Formats: sequence, C-alpha cells, structure tokens
Amino acid sequence: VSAYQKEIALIKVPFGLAGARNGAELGPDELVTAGLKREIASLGYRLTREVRVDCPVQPANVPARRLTAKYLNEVQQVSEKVCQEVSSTLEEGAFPLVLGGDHSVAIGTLAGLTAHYQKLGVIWFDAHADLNTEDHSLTGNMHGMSLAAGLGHSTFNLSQIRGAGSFVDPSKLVYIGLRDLDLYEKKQIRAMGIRAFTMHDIDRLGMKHVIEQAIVIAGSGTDGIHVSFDMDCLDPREAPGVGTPVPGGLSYREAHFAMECLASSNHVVSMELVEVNPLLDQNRHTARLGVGLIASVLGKTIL
Ligand code: 6HN
Ligand code: MN
Ligand code: MN
Ligand code: MN
Repeated sequence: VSAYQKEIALIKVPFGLAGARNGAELGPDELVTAGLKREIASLGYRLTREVRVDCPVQPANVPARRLTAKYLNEVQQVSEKVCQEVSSTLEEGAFPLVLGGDHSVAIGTLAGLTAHYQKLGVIWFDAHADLNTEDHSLTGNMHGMSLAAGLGHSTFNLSQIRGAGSFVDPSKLVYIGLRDLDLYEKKQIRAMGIRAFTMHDIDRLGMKHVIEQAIVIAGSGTDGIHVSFDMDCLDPREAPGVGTPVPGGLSYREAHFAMECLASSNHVVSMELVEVNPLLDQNRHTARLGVGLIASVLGKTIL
C-alpha cells in the first residue's frame, strides 16, 4: 500500500484528554475547515472512507485523578477504535490519514499499522520524544507516553489493545525535531540506540541529510514508513496553535522539504497529524500549515 494508489481514508480523532491543554479535540474539524478535503481531491485522491471516531470528552467536573496516567480508560477506548479504523483502511488497500487530537491517538494508529505490517518503519516528527511511562512521566499526560506504548515500554502498551500487532522495532524508528526531553527519555533513547535527529543535528547537518538518512533507516528492509507528525515539531512562530510549544523548532521550509522528500521516496504508507489546537492558534495559521504539509506528503509539488 502507498499513497500513490490514490485512495485515502480520513480518520478524524477528536480526542484531547491526554494532552496538556484543552483544544486538541477541535483539531480534526479545524483541518477540514482549513481546506484539507479540497487539497486531497485536487491531488487526484479518492476519499474511500471518512470516519469520525467517537471520543469521550471532558466531564464538567474533572475528578482528582492519580497522576501516573490520566484518562487511561479513555485513551484505551479511543486506541481500540482508531486501531480498528486503521486496520479496516489497510485491508481495503487505502492510505490511512489520521487527524488528531493529541498525540495519544498514535497508540491506536500504531496498533492498527502493526496488525497489518510485520516490519513497520516510523518517522516521528516532534519536539518531544513521547517515551514516558506511567512510572516516569512528570505530568501524567498520556500524549507524552505514546511511543513508550508503541515500543512496549509502558504498562499500558500495544499488547493491551484488541487487534494490535507486535511492538514497533526501535531500530526502524527515527526522531526528527527533538528539543525538549525529560531525563528518563534521554536515557531511554541512548539505551535503545534509537536514531534521533535533534534540532542540533538539523542545524549541523541540514534537513536534506537528515531526511535522507531517516528515509534509509525507516524505509529499508521495512514494509513502509509511517509518518507521525506532531505539529509542535515546528517553530512556534510557524505553528503557534499547539498545546506544548517549544522554541527553536523546524522552519516552514524545513518541514515542507522533509515532506516533499518523503513523497518522492514512495515509501510512506500512512500518516497522522496531531496536536493542532485551534484555541491557541492565530488566524487558523497552524491548521493551514498542517493541511499544506499533508498535501506535500501526498505528492504536491511546487512546479
Ligand atoms: N506531545 N514530556 C512532556 C510530558 O508531559 O511527558 C511533554 C509531552 C508532550 C507530548 O507533545 O505529544
Ligand atoms: Mn508528540
Ligand atoms: Mn510534541
Ligand atoms: Mn527502498
């Protein structure tokens, strides 16, 4: 399966309980309002399925909860639904495009992808590593635990999700854009030998080298590359509408260039774009940028 079969399923996941601030649950509708479907159609894709995953919303009175993993049951419910939708999409031979929501939606996406692909490559664009476990998180926000769940490091992990496949192979995982890591996450990246292109590496090597290396690591000897795109990988000046902005991120062109290279690699088999927060955005800037980046992955070129 690749984007080039020109069939796409749009999987909207309006879930924000696992994020740091309110508003990520409004992301999918905001991306559609910003013109996502028009872009998809003008690139010649057929939308074979459009689903809106039914997500629990914040209760009026939030009970005090243990800090370890807030809204664990809700994350589990959403993960199972997303897993099912991604699995069905892949069975139908279409390209899953998952719209978050906070980054915890990645748990369900990875569950569905691993069910279908034995060897999945993953490129994780993010300011953060999302490698915390229930025992190590300083916030209890599960959007910071999604890759730990994908790799099987946390107690709540892919094996608890009905229909999921095996864990993500850390040697086929690449980070791009890191600049805000917790101490435990740094240790984990080193201990597991995960390839991480931090902002320092991008400054030093340039995005051209970084994305080419990333495509080699995630794309050779795998069934394809999943692009997990957290909008906070971008500099907050480009993408102010995110729940956990961190200065010193990717520029507009660095991000687009990476997406364009991924498109020409022909290795991308799915994408998710998460953490668009319309409540914190300015003039729909972040959502419009998100739409543009999706278009680039799907093959939109300048000329
Ligand atoms: N994200 N490391 C911090 C935490 O709360 O664990 C931030 C996580 C951010 C997660 O942006 O997807
Ligand atoms: Mn993230
Ligand atoms: Mn992030
Ligand atoms: Mn190849």
